[in-house]
Amino acid sequence: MGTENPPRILVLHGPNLNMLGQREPEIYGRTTLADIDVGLMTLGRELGVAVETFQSNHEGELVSKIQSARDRCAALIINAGAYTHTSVALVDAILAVGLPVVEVHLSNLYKREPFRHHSYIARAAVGQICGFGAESYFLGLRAAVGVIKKA
Ligand code: CA2
Repeated sequence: MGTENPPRILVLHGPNLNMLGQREPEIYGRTTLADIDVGLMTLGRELGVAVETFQSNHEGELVSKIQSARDRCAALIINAGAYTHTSVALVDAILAVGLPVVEVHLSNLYKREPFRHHSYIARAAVGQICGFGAESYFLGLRAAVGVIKKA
């Protein structure tokens, strides 16, 4: 992929992820969200894509951002936080835009409480990466670029 008009990938971070690195490091690690965003943009340049990131604690803002990606982006990467387990609105928005989605999580959902074992996002995603801490996002970006290249 060239550098002139690189495909754009939108990375969405859901509620409370703005607190990364500041609380519960035993679960979520010490890396901050700003560190992750910078790392994603750097890796994106290496892989020939433009990375845009967005965090919100509000479901409706996440829905609007997904809708805004329809004609601008080639793929989405989503860590919907707790909305993963509750939000029909987010999965509807993802299905409506029809873009390939890679679902990522810092923690291994399946080693945690049963209510985290179900993801509404999963049925609309190409695949899910969880349990690798901040690395889940970087693996997710590589996966999304692979999906774009294949399409
Ligand atoms: O493991 C993940 O990435 C999660 O999406 C994180 C969500 C959780 O509700 C999901 O079940 C799994 C929680 C994000 C909260 O992030 C915090 C970060 C630092 C301190 C407190 C919360």
